[in-house]
Amino acid sequence: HNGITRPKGYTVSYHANPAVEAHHFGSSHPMKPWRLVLTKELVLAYGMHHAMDLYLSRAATFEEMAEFHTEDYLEFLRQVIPADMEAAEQSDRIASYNIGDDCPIFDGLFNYCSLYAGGTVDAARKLVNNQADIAINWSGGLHHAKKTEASGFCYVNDIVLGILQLLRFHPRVMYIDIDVHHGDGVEQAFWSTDRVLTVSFHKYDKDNFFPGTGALDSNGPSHPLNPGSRHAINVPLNDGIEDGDYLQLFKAVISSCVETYNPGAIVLQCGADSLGCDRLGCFNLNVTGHGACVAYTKTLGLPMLVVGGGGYTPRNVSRAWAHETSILIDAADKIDPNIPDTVTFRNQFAPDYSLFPPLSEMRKIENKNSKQYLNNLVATIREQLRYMQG
Ligand code: TV1
Ligand code: CA
Ligand code: ZN
Repeated sequence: HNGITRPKGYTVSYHANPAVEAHHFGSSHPMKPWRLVLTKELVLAYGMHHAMDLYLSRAATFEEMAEFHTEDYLEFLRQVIPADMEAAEQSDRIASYNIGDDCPIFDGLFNYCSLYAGGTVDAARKLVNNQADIAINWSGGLHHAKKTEASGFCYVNDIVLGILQLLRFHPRVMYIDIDVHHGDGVEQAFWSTDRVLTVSFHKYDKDNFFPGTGALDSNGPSHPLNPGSRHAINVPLNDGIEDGDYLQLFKAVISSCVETYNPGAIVLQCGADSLGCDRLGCFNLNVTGHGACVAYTKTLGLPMLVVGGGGYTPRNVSRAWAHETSILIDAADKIDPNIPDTVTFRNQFAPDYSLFPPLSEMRKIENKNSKQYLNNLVATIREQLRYMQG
């Protein structure tokens, strides 16, 4: 099978459940769980499954999800049905849990949430139990969900649940988020602890880009007695950032964070809406540039929980996550950039049938990030890290 073998010296676990892919948010909704079908097709066609331990994700239990979410909110998710959207007696609850256009009620909603959350919890436990060094759940990464409400296509925050598992063993966990949106739910969940350092790279425009949080100077509670003080790092970006600048920035920020914070494990959210040509995004990254951040994070040599996230042009999401799987199993150089004939739905990858189409040239968005702006980000963040150390 293309000569893809297990990576030398470490173990990768891959957590998935085909039942997640079958859920529909609605025909016009940009979140398409179907992108996971395409990802799976590529991973299998390239023979990458031979290099990993494969696990069928189980549904997270109510109790596991209640480690972060309230029982009231989970009970609501468990019992709500699409017809309740029209029922007047449910309208207060639906509004209070932020159900609506972004976060609709669809058939099987609770099943969907518990399966993607179960994948991330399982993946975290593999790391904690020393049964894996890198654990992947592409169906997870739903970083906006709050303790008692849905937000931005996210209902249950699987990342928070995964980090809580890692914290049972590791004194300090670092969270990195390369989705084009701010990882606000994860940041907020750990806002008041020094045991998690959250780092999000995102498009920032307070009034015109969701969720409007994640400014450079938003670093956690400033009260000196609060242990979470300064343990949130935000990297706010403008439209059109390209591979070279992004990778340079990513390395500069992440290396400084790791040096200062010395985490025992890393959680990497790989939202693919930071790619060029994304239906909702506004960056200019190529599959190679996005993947280079994953490759760099891997070189840190720490236990790594890797999750998906956003990504609204399904063919490109699957290209990125398949490429990143190959990086994580140390087989990127064994992958044919021409997508194999054996891939079902191969027509999705027309006309180039390449794993690496030039996304940054196909829908060129003007780069509004000057070198001066990016240099200032790095300098300011290094200053913030000095304060964090105390
Ligand atoms: C239904 C149908 C919902 C079409 C939502 C884009 C739609 C969006 C839709 C959409 C859309 C958002 C907001 C406005 C909050 C709203 C998985 C009141 C064409 C992790 C979530 C983005 C990103 C939410 C999630 C955002 C993630 N953008 N068409 N909705 N205000 N919501 O701006 O980080 O990728 O767009
Ligand atoms: Ca982000
Ligand atoms: Zn996003």
